[in-house]
Amino acid sequence: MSKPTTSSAAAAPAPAPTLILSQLDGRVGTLTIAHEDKLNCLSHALMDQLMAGLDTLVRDGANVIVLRANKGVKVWSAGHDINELPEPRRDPLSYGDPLETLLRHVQDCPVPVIAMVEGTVWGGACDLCCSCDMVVATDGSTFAMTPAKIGIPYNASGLIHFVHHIGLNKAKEMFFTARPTTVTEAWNNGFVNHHVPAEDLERFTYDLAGRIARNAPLAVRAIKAQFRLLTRGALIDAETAERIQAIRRQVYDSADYAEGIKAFKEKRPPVFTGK
Ligand code: YXS
Repeated sequence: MSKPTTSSAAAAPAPAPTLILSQLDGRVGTLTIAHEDKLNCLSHALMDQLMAGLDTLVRDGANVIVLRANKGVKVWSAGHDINELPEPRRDPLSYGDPLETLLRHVQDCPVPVIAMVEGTVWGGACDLCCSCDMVVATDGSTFAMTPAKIGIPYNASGLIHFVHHIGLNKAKEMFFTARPTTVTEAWNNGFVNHHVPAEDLERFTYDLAGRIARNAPLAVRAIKAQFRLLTRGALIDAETAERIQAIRRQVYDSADYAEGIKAFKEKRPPVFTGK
């Protein structure tokens, strides 16, 4: 008797893990970053789910969206997933890269997005907070911009975000030192709208969100759209834009950029040579 044939159909691919939880209460939406075992790193999959989550909540009638992590996290987000940074010699933050696409998606989201922060925030996740319309953080939160620690030249639109939010000198200090900024400094810098005790974070944030959700949605959307257009960064001519790209290319073509990523993966301090 012939042996039963096994189906040659390839096994269906496992469904992608859910990294972003979504909830809509009335007109207030919530997106929760839920990938703690990877310190809520901004992986491509997580960023795709975040963008889709924004679109779905807006489609379903949200007038405001709260972006948060699970209650009690030590690390709100460890920033871009370093394992997904492109291999050296390729711009890690070009216009079409997932992180830059996400940041524009948040800024272009028709309704206000409030970052509700507790714990530590790193690298691209700081820029994600910057791209939100408001930030409410607990008293113990910190924000660190670490590209210089890894050997990344950052990028023009990102640097402009920080200059707009905290001023030129404090933006320079944040980037040059890569030091975590305390929430009190961040509040004084204008980086966060409010800092509150951890036990008050949810109540305070959702009171703020509720107040926005009850206002005229078309007016709020039109005002957000105008803010977006009016703060698109400094006007620069074509030659300046090309010069910025040339400056950045020298960095991500460098041995230091490769060394920064390699050192992180090997869990050792980087040895930068300036080459
Ligand atoms: O050893 P395992 O496999 O468990 O993995 C470790 C870390 O390698 C991993 N991990 C990350 N993996 C990918 N991308 C990351 N950003 C990342 N951060 C951490 O998570 C596991 C636990 O990490 P560990 O042992 O260091 O935990 P910890 O509690 O001692 O320290 C938590 C942090 C967040 C202080 C520490 O992990 C850290 O400093 N992470 C790097 C934060 C950072 O510099 N992020 C910026 C990424 S680059 C980026 O966002 C932009 C491109 S830019 O640089 O331009 O801003």
